[in-house]
Amino acid sequence: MDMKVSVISTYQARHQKSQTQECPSGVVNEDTFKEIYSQFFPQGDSTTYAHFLFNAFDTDHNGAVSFEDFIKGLSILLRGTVQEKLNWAFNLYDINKDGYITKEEMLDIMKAIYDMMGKCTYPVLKEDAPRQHVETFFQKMDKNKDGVVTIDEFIESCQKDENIMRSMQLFENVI
Ligand SMILES: [Ca+2]
Ligand SMILES: [Ca+2]
Ligand SMILES: [Ca+2]
Repeated sequence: MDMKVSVISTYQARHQKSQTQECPSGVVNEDTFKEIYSQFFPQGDSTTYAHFLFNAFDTDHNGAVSFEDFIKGLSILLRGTVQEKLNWAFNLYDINKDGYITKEEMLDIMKAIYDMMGKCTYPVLKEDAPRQHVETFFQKMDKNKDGVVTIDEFIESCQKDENIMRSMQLFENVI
C-alpha cells in the first residue's frame, strides 16, 4: 500500500476518534506521529524523524497538529510546486527554525532518516554514510561558504543538482 495513503487514513481514523472521544479539538500530538511511523518502519527507529516531521507540520509550534494543518502540509508535498515543496523541505531541515540550515541540522535529519529505514532495508549503507552524504550536499549548497545554508541557497542548489533533487524524492517517499 502507498505510504502516504496509509498515513492519511491512519490520521483520519485518529482524527475521527479524537473528535468523538477524549480530545474534542481534533488535534494530534507528537506521540501519534511516532506511533504511525513506528508501524510503517518497524525495522528501524523512526522516533527522531517523526519528531522532526511533527515540528515541520506544527507550523505555529504549539505542540499540536490539527487535521487541517496536516492536510495543508500534505497537499504541498503531494501537489505543490517544486518551489513549495522545497520551502517545506527547508523548514523540515531547519530544525531550530532560525532561517538557516547548519551542517549539524542536516546531519540530524539524515541520521534520523537512516535510523528509520533500518539497517536491514539498506544493508549497503555504512555507518558513516549519513555524514558523507551531508558533507557532499552541504559543500554544494553553501555557495558563499559561510557555514549555513539559506533558503535561497537551498532552492537554487536543489533545482540545479539532480542528485539533491533525487534525495528529496527519497525524503518525499518517506513522509
Ligand atoms: Ca500547531
Ligand atoms: Ca537552523
Ligand atoms: Ca551560505
